[in-house]
Amino acid sequence: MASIELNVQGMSCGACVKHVTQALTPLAGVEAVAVDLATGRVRVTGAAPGAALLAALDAAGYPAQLLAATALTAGNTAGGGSGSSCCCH
Ligand SMILES: [Cu+2]
Repeated sequence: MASIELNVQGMSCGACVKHVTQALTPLAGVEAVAVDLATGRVRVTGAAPGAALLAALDAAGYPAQLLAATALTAGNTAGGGSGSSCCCH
C-alpha cells in the first residue's frame, strides 16, 4: 500500500488534528490518515493523488506540502509565520 507524507501547517491542537483527518478521510483513494500533531506531519495511506490531498487541506485551511512520493518544490508558499494561535477557536 502506497503512502504519502505531508507537512501540514497550522495544526496546533487536537481539534486541528480532527479537522485535518476529516478533510482527508473522505477523499477517493484514502485508506488511512495518521496525523502527528507534534511534528505537523500527516501520513496518508492509499492511492489518493498528492494534489488532491493538498487541495483538500488547503480548502480546510491548512496549507500543506508533500514530503515524499513527489518532488513538489514548495518555494512560494506564504509561510513564515509560525502562528501559535489556533485557527479553529
Ligand atoms: Cu486547533
